[in-house]
Amino acid sequence: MTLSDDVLGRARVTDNDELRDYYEELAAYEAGALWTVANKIEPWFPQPASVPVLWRYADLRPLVMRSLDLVKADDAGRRVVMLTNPERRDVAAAVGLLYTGLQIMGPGESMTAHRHQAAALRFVVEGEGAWTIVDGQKLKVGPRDFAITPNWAWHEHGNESADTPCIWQDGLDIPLVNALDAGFYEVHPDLYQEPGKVINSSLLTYGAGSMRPVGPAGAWSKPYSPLFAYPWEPTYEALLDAAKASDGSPYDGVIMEYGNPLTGGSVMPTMSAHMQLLRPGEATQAHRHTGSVIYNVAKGSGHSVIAGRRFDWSEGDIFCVPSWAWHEHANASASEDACLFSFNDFPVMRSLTFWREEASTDDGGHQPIA
Ligand code: GTQ
Repeated sequence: MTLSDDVLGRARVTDNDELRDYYEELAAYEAGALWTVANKIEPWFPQPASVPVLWRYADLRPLVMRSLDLVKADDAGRRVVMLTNPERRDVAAAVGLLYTGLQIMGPGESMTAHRHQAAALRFVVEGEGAWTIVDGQKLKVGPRDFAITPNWAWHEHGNESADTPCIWQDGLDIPLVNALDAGFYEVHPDLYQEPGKVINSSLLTYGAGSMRPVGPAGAWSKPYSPLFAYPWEPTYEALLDAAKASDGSPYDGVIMEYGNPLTGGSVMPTMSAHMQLLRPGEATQAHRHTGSVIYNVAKGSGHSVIAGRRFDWSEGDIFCVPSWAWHEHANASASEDACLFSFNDFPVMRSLTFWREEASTDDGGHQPIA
């Protein structure tokens, strides 16, 4: 629906030669007349420059593999094929203010440590043997595992497999950090971290569902989750269990948020992540909300209708939903379930009070979701 700007309360000045001269004079002093841009800079509703895009893993995988021979990890810093939205290349965004890319690490490879203002997360697509050291803690991650690298945490990655590369999807809030002119970056003074002896120590300490540690480990005061790695098996099991007990969401099927086990909040202050299960044959209702989302098809195949366009997806494909775009998902199979991993900027939207959500109604209209 387009709302008319030719109404009292909107800018509706008709230009003439005198006004055009006036605008030129203002421009000479780095100034301008608000009414020439008012309706554009204060739209009735969000007007994202980002469009829905589907990146097929079958198209990208061979190109990601080729980068192994083309650049050394140490020269590239991170060997990543980034995914960019056509109108957001200038800020390296895949959608809105979110960045994503496919990072590949060859067998036996390891990279130097750094830290930056941007927060990062990983969703492993293929390969055994990947590891990352986050603030001195070594995490080992396998296919469909999710891990976080909170902002300003030292991190370095590697792959200890003898023969297979590892590919994971990176998600970062780089465009957000840059939009706010808040970017900082440091190379580790020793180039590499000295990891603690215990692998996946945060999983051992905080990974047992609702059991919370008492004592120093329970006194975690950082603004992000103390749990850095979320393995696939318990995640999938949690979805299957929830599906036995409830119908889930009409818009997302059975969906769960990766949580900070101490607060129940999002894993990091700027980005959150979900895993959702679409049961065999399930098709969701359409909704829209503020905030951008990037999906990775973790399991199965199906399609999503995003802003009126249909995108068919299968395992490993990545796609995005721009802010305020209508979207609905469907599992193509009558016998297999489908799982979508996704990450988003909802924590930013919520903390700034920008969150809004609407459902479509049977008569083609829409209504707010509380
Ligand atoms: O792993 O630190 O895809 O800093 C882009 C920027 C990954 C990382 C990316 C980064 C990283």
